[in-house]
Amino acid sequence: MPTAHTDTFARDNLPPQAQQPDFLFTLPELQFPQQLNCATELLDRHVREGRGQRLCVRGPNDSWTYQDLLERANQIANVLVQDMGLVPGNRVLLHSPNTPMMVACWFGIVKAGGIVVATMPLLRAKELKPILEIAKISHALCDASLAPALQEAALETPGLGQIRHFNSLSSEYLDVVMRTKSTAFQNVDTAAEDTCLIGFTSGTTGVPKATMHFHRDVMAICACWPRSVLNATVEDVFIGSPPLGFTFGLGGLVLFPMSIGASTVLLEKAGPSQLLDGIRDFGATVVFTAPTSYRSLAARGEEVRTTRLRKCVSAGEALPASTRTLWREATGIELIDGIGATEMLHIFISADESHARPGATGKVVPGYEARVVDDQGDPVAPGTVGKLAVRGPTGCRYLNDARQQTYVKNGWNITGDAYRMDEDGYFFYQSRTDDMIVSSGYNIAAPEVEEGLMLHPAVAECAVLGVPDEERGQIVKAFVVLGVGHSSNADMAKELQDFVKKTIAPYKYPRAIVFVDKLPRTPTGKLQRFMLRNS
Ligand code: 3UK
Repeated sequence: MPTAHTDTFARDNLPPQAQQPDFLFTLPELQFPQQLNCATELLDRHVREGRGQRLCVRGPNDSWTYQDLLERANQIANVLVQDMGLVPGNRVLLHSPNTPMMVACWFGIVKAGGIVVATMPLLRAKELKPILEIAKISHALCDASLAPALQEAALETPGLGQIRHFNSLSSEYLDVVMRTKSTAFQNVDTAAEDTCLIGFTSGTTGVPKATMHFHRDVMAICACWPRSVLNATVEDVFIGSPPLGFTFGLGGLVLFPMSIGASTVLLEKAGPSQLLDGIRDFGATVVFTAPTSYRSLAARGEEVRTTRLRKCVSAGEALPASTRTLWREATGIELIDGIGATEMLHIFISADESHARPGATGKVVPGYEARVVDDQGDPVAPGTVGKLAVRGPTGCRYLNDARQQTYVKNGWNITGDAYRMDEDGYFFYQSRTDDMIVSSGYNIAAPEVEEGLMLHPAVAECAVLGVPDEERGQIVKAFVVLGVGHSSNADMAKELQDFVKKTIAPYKYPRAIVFVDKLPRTPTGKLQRFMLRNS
């Protein structure tokens, strides 16, 4: 097989062929040439075809056209190659909050044939270190504001020899150095099957896993979910909260808008209220964020109604049916739910506004296949709960990791989610397979109890898990964050228990309730149930 990588680390650490999932290229849009650099398709192509003056990336202080971004990415590619000694196949850490400059760096790396390892700005030295080691990172581009954490991690990682900082105007910074470089760059003619990004799983448990994705994979996700479900146009303005170090954010805020020549807004901080300000100030029309963010923004539905917002995508965690209803009633907009995974790169089950069904994630995205299987990997009948299995143009390739064999079985990617499919092919999320609570022999899905609790007006957020119990094996325990003005006491606990017994099957009610100020979450906003297990 052809490769443009002179540093063959990524290829050398691919899982053996027999452990890889099946890859399907069933749609006409999924026929790719042998040589492909995704930066050429997503960026250079627009300028070549005369769209260089269209708006591309915006931030609070920047407004760049496709031409502007191309020139900056080319200058950065020149710095990487000429000053930092990058050769194709090297891994480059990209550590930054979401900013236009981060996007320019992403393309600079990919143009030069490098492999981007983008990380969440919240990560500290302790979390960066294993990433530097696992991916054998040799180069780093880092936002000046995050320099201390990286410096600390780099001290103990001798392989990381080249670090440049940006978003500061002192003379040695990338922002200044790049201006001495040509705005032209000949993209490395990578193979479609050369790795261009390594995504680390956001890790609700354990040692982080590195997932490898090819240039072809990046183009494949642009050809699937955005075309069949999102249906955005060149006039749309994208915005959202997920970090670009999380493939949900990379796809939604960079790859998808750029694949259609639309524009995107990057916010360094995108809590609910900053997100709403951004939507209003930039006239954003498409938003990507997590269920909890919609839940809290729903309180400001009247303001949302005065903006241009028309499409709202929810992913990262299960969307409670109550949040879907809340958002529709508050804003008049039906949410687009979709399940994706770092291993799969992006969303593979979803439904657009007109096909959404309460409680269902949606149907399989064209280009992918999905089914619910038993412990042997055999499909179960509609209506039966089992393990979600998927395959399509993208799939799991862990970098030198024994857990490959847990995620991929018989060519199918096993996401670790318990799902049920109905007769119409709609998939209903139940829980993570390891979050299924078994109490007195009954299977209880934690998210179902959470939904029951969240319908109570006093509950702002909650997390449910099974804790060991002598008599019942496990009991259902709820950690509840109350809304302002509600007090946490025994009466409230009793009221919530009675309430749940009335909304779902009574045996599922939380026998233990603990009130907390906030819930532990990963930088991507996912609930860390295991952190609660020890409290
Ligand atoms: C859970 C969902 C129910 C599910 C992701 C969109 O979340 C993403 O990737 P991660 O690797 O986590 C994957 C796991 O998260 N999940 C995600 N979305 C949903 N569960 N409904 C949903 N809509 O357990 C899955 O296995 O962090 C999401 C795009 C790209 C992504 N990487």
